[in-house]
Amino acid sequence: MINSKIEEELNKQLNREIFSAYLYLSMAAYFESENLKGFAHWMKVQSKEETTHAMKFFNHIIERNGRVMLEKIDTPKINWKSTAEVFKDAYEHETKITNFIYEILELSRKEQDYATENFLQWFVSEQIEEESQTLEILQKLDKIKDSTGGLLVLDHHLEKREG
Ligand code: OFO
Repeated sequence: MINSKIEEELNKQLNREIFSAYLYLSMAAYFESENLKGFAHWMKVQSKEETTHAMKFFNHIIERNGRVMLEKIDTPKINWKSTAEVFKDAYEHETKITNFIYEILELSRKEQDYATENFLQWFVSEQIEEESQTLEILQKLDKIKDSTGGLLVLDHHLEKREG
């Protein structure tokens, strides 16, 4: 059984993961409007992945005999000035998510909730990938700068991401 403090924090993180899915879907919609199909595909895959993260929190709360309490989802940003700005936002978003995971991990240690501590270890590893993949694309975009050719090559490459 989880205590109420942990239950509350896990529910907040569930909401953040759903917001992440929503944010990446909004980024996919932006790329569709720019006719960058590969970037849009990459973001759709990412959005689905975030839904699986949310469900991990959902299932963990239930398995620990807690109560899932869904909350309102914030409206995501819908427009960006450039492709690089989208990935800058994505990278910064992931670093914030990492910090939230660390905070909940810290709380679970303090509350001696070892099951939640163990559960969160998966997210500690996952966040390394989440940060590095967005940063890698951001760094490529920095190199590409204003080259349309370079952008289209990267767009083609991102279309191959598997879901
Ligand atoms: Fe769920 O990792 Fe991204 O936000």
